[in-house]
Amino acid sequence: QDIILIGCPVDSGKRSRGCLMGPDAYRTAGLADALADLGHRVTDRGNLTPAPVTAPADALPHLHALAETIGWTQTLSAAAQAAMGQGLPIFMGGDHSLSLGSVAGVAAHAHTQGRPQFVLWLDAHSDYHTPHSSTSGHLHGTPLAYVTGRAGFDGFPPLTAPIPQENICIIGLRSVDPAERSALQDSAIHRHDMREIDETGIARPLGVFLDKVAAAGGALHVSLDVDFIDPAAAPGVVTTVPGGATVREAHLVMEMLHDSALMTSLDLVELNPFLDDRGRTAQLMVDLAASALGRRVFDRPTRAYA
Ligand code: DIR
Ligand code: MN
Ligand code: MN
Ligand code: MN
Repeated sequence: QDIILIGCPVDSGKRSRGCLMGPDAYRTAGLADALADLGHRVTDRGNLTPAPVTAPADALPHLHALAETIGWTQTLSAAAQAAMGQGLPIFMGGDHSLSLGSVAGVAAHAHTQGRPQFVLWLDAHSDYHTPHSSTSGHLHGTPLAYVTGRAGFDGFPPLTAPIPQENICIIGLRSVDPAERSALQDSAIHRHDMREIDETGIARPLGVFLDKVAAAGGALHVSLDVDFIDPAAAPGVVTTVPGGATVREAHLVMEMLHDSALMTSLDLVELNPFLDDRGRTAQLMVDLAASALGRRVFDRPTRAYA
């Protein structure tokens, strides 16, 4: 498979700094070699820079770094659309606000192919705020609202292909703000909190979703937030939330993604190398990406799970 590494040093989605070092941490941890060792052709396109943008004059004052995030969204949406015709892009973040652009871009490409776009969101948080409902003003908490076409994203590029709510599945939830909670409960987004994972295991909700993607012949974007994983195993992130996925649960998700052969694009987001412990979070993210792209102990047949 052709794999395109795209460095996205996005650091505008929240006030704490450090995610801009993420792409170089993934390079240092050997992402390209890990994927090449699995037989893939890997190209590293280097790092992108945000388009120069000025924020709308009537912008909501509580939003942090709005203009910069709009600029990244323009750049990333165009880069994602272009890359989808050439291989499987991996967006090396960067904070989660990069997904406003990466997901909008891959969905626009799928739309031109007449193919439905699906999204698997692996995160402690639902990232379903609009700029109006966000209390922090941190735009890394908004990408799922943007890509599903919720109102309030003034100044952002208009969406060419909003993603239907029912094509989105969030797994790992344990920190959902009140405004997001009521909007999610009123939506058709598939949402699986850690309690459900405790009760049913992680393979069941994922398998049901993968079967839906396969039945629809869809493209599948996977967005992996470091804080999906328990902070004991993945400390290199600012928004640690106890009670996350174990290392084995995270690898099982990635291995099932590989066996399904459905994943068409991948975000690695929220790694903050400034907060990491001897590179172990960067290394874990590289190992998870490798599992998603074919690293395994023994072969397994491709299968349906539901
Ligand atoms: C939090 C976002 N709900 C907020 N937190 C996130 O600030 O709106 N952390 N996305 O990763
Ligand atoms: Mn997130
Ligand atoms: Mn998160
Ligand atoms: Mn579901």
